Amino acid sequence: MPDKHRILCTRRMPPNVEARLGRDYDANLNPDDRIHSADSLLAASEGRDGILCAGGDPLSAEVIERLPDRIRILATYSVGYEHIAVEAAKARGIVVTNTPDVLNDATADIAMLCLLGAARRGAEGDRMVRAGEWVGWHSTMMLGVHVTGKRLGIFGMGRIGRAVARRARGFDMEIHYHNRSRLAPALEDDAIWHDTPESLLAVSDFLSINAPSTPTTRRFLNADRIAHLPDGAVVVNTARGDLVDDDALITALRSGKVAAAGLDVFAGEPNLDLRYRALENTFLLPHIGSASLETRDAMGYCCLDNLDAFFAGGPCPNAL
Ligand code: 8YV
Repeated sequence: MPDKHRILCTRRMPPNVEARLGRDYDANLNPDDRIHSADSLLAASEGRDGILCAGGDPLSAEVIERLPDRIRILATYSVGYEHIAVEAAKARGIVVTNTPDVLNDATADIAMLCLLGAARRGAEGDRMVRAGEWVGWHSTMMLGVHVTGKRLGIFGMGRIGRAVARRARGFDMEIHYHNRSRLAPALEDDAIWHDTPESLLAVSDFLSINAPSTPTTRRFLNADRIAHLPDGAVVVNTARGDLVDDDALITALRSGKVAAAGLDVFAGEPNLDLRYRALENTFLLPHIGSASLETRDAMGYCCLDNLDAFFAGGPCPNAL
């Protein structure tokens, strides 16, 4: 029986994932879920063959250059991989894998929660009830933005964007999208393609941001682009916080140009721009897009499938 491959797991994982990891690998777990600095991650990587990492881990080009030679794979427990300098890893012959698909539904559910929570003032209503400030029904109490029949603009019509579209069709929304390239008709499913973000924004009564964080998408929703939105639009972001220019969105939320925002992700999270917390017209969640047990298990199994395939010498299902 050959020795098990040695894996550094940078974060605490759900019990089923840690059980399989411990069964099949010599795993260095993180039961206290300490957040690694670059130095502690490098130290913990010594003597390891691979790293099961997660969003936010410090895997810049500088850190990757200093990883021990023995590290041959970085399997991230996330679909997003902006925390990993993938080209630097490839240059060192280190394989990088992610977890696409398994979190589409959970994340799209949270996008709809953000959409409805923002439009129908979910957090404000919850606060009112908890504070004992609900004095009774009246016909103009807590009027929100109507959803049915409105136009939903999806920026980033990948797997998660399309899962959002499927759900929004159930709310009789008209689906519009912008993507790097137009989708094939079967994937488009009657959604209306826009060849520029500005054209999409002009019809977005609701805007859902579903694109990855890349140098070209960062600060996508800036003041110029917000100006293209219809007055009173609702903005939803379940992708990455750095796609939004916080100053611009907060200004628009204060003026009413944007009626409400449902946000699950923030630039610099968990240290979000505190002005969001002071606004009544925001519905704020702590980056829980993929946070269902089934999904978090599936993400872990996806990482383990990638590790298993790699160490068996085969191609990894989700190599970047
Ligand atoms: C993760 C995510 O929970 O997969 C992603 O890209 O944003 C979330 O599902 C997070 O990145 C932790 O790895």
